[in-house]
Amino acid sequence: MAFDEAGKIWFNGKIVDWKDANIHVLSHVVHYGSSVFEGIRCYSTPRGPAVFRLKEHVKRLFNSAKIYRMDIDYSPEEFSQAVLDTIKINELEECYIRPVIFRGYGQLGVYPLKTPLECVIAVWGWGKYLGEEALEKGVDVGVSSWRRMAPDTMPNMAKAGSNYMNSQLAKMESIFNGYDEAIMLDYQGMVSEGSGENVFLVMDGVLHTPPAASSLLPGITRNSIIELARDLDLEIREEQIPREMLYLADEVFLTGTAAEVTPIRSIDKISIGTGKKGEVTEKLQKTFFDVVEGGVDDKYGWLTFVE
Ligand code: PPE
Repeated sequence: MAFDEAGKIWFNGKIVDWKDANIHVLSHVVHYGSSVFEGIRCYSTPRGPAVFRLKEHVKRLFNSAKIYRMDIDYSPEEFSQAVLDTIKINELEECYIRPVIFRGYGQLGVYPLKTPLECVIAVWGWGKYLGEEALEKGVDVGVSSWRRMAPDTMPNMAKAGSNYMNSQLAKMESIFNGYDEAIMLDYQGMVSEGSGENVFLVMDGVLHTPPAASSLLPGITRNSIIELARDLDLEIREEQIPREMLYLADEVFLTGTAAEVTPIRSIDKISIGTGKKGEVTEKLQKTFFDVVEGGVDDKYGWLTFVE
């Protein structure tokens, strides 16, 4: 992942140069992690750049803000337009979009409502999240010793910056243990999600994924895969998943804006299925890329064209 420092950033309604998009070290967010954010992708399509599920991402951003009592100065429509404007001004065909809303500079102290809310939209090229080969060959993951937050500790449905301290612990542990990524369990010991992805498994032709109550971020890619699977007449079960079911599954894969649809070839050094990308994963991955890259008709209305 490389930033293009010649780029422009949307900062509180103004377009500023990359180097001028700065905040003070005493900003509330620096001390207490008071931010909510999104990760969105814009794909190059035959009809020009298109943002995947913009409306749903903006909705989730506003929902995350609501949970933390953040009153955004813009409407979802204005914010969506700002995303499109930022892509346009940066003249990007394809990019990752990172809106972030945070509590800024004013005063410190845990009570946050006396600090101004700052809104930022940055865009840059972000290639394959888990490496170039990941989408074809799959990744090796380990079940983390770190659990996802219990429901009465931190709200997992908010995409809050502070939740990613938990993700960082799991991710670092997985890398130090020689894996590509971590899968975390929830407070009950049931499968939850990856450090930055949702998880699916295929067993006897049925697609399984943990429910929202398993302490996870309800991913927009996860929702898209469920929709696509339904259209492919696959049976889908959103039910709690015990850890060992991961080992016994025929196929396991991760979904996320950054990770897209990434097969898993081993978990805790146990080979999954054939150890290669499975048939169902292949079919869902292909269908997903056909839709996002505009290779097929956008019958779901998931693409917003930049122009
Ligand atoms: N769970 C977590 C914890 C998560 O961070 C993501 C996205 C998902 C599930 C999948 O959600 P969705 O993108 O709506 O399908 N992770 C974002 C941030 C990754 C990062 O490293 O930063 C992303 O994929 O953009």
